[in-house]
Amino acid sequence: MPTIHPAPKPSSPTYFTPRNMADLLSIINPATEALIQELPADNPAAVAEKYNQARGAQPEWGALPLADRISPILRFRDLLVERVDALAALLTSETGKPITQARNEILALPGRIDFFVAHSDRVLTPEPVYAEPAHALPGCGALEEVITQEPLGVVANISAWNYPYFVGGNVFVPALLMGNAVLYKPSEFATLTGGAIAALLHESGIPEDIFIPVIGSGMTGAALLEQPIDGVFFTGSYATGQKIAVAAALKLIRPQLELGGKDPAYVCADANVAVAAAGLADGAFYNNGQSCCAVERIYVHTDVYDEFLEVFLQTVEGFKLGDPTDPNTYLGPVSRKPQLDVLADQVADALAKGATLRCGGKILNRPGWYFAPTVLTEVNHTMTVMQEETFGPVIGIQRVASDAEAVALMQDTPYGLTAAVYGTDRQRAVDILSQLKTGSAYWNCCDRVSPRLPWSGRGHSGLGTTLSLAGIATFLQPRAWHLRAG
Ligand code: TXE
Repeated sequence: MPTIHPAPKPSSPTYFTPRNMADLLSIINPATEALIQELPADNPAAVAEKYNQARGAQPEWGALPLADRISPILRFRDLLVERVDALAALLTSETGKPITQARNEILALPGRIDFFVAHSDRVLTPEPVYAEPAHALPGCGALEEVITQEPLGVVANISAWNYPYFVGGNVFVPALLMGNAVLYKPSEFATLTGGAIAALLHESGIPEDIFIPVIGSGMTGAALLEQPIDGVFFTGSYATGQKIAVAAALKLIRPQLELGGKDPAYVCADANVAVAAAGLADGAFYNNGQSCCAVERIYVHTDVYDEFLEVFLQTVEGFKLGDPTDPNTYLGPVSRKPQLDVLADQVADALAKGATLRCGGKILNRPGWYFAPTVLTEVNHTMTVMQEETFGPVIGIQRVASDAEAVALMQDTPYGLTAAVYGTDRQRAVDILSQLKTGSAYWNCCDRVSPRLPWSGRGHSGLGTTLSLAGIATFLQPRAWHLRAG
């Protein structure tokens, strides 16, 4: 029987204890390039052992009254707020996320938790869908048809580094509430935060064999997929998402893939240019552009193009770049060093094909993985910056002559996470957005996520749904009851 542990557990040394043999993960501070810590990764034998623990514990966890699963989750919510300073400092140290944005992320998770908790009972409640009175004939007693919901069992949560509290919490919170055991593999670029999340959940009373951190890089993730898990919930790149989908298909288990995007925004001729420029600059550069729903391409109607560009550039030049531990810093380093080359290559490709560099365009000559915030104009769709995921502080802005031209360009992508339209005419915006295949549609806003709305992608942006009622129900499987009185 999994026990509910109220005992405090402020640190997490056991998560990082070598099991048999282990590779070492080097945790580097992206702002200073200093080594923070070296940690042993879980090898396949350790992963199998963790899987067996979770498998053994899950049935009793799943059988607990919902209230007994809710109460530790609510303690976790409260501890996030109480410990935000230390948690944010840790996240900033290993990802380079500016401290104010790290705090924002952590302090927004409680609102999502409240949504999941408020709706758990509704999703789990058995649903009588049909009743038929008894007939006089033998074997024809009264009939009831009822649907109940069961947890999937043991699920893998393979998570990303860009928003470990959001993209992790969108999975592990509802998964636990619905009665699943979770094998949680934080990204190798947010491992310490993954350990802190596990420690906090355990301190809150989630049993240690119900939420188990699995530590390591992609190889450890692949070893996790070798286990007979019941579902895999992944956030990351399209390339890795394909591998996860193949592994899930061979097991016939549910894959959920929250992948990237090449999210477009269009500024119509009737837009409030100041609102559009400020909103889109933030949408493109918040968290250094390392958001799944970051604005990655901007199209502007020629009537407002010059005015928009002027305000946009002023906004970008006003962003404070520097030490991510400074509360006033808006742009820190990128979280992964290889991304610097991706960004430099996209800029070089665009310039070689005729783009104009309005600001930035280079790796900064200073310690840390800093790329200058970059705005390119005179761009077109032969350039990688308008076609491939950038995932960094680089944006292309393209002038268009009509709504129809904007729609055609916005559609020109294999991704489909979000799209935004700025303009005063709601119907026009809805008409434009309706023509695009995206999971989310924004009018006069962008880079926004709500726990009440489904988060899903089309095409290369992924499979399945997090958030909303659908994002809770995804951790359940229905059972059909045909009940006839004898
Ligand atoms: O992603 P990966 P990375 C995009 C973004 C970014 C790029 C690379 O463009 O620059 O992906 O980032 C685990 N089996 N996004 O390297 O490789 C891995 O350990 C099982 C967009 O971080 O997809 C990590 O935990 N697991 C995205 C997770 O998968 C494997 C957020 C993601 O790693 C594995 C992050 C394997 N074979 C990156 N290989 C978003 N949607 O916001 C790796 N992993």
